[in-house]
Amino acid sequence: MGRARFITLEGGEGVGKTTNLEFVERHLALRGVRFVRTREPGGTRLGEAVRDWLLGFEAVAPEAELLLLFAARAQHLDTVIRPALRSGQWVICDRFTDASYAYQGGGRGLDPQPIAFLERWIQDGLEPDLTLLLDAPVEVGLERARGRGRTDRFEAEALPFFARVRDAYLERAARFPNRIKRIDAARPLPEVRAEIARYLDALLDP
Ligand code: Z5A
Repeated sequence: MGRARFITLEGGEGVGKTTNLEFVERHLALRGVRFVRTREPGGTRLGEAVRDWLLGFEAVAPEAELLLLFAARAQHLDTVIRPALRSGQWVICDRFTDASYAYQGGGRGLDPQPIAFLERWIQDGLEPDLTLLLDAPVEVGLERARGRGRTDRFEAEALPFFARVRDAYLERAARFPNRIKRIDAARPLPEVRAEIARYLDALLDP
């Protein structure tokens, strides 16, 4: 099976990350893969505290938001992601640095250069092996997300914010086609899952 792999799931609100993460877990478990499932922001006590702050409704400056996310990411890499990979366990992570480019860069309009600097510094060359980008028109995702009846600080943003987030994700996918696989998440779930399974199988049996 080779070395442990690092898989991330990305996309705008309500595209189905959580739903499809469960599918990824089942698929890997059936193939006998040992893995850790985690998320960003989150995955550690510090990360969960940052998550509470950022998803809450207190105003946070965009720069502070970016720095908090990378502070949480540093802790996450140090105490969860790198140790798991070193011990031979795969890591499946709900969002990672592509989300910082999409939300803080695209959505909030921050310069991508400081993001790239933080990425180089904190990750020191560690990149996901595979990023599944679940992509759907903004209206489709928002309708699904809002159907769940709860809203956080990001979900309360206006439509143009989510359009910028989506554009930034698509730009990243065009720039890193070997790593980031765009999946049309507006399709019925069985079709989305069949495509995800193909990408996972390609990692398992290169
Ligand atoms: N954030 C950031 O700004 N910068 C960063 O660097 C990082 C994060 C790492 C928290 O993320 C916030 O953090 C996020 C960006 C910011 N913004 N927000 N909000 P999150 O991942 O926790 O939040 P989220 O995007 O809202 O994820 P979610 O709420 O869990 O949504 P989801 O996982 O994409 O969707 P879901 O719950 O799986 O599906 C939604 C509904 O649609 C559900 O009823 C499903 O049954 C249904 N569904 C899913 N797929 C389908 C299909 N194919 N057909 C029909 N129905 C479907």
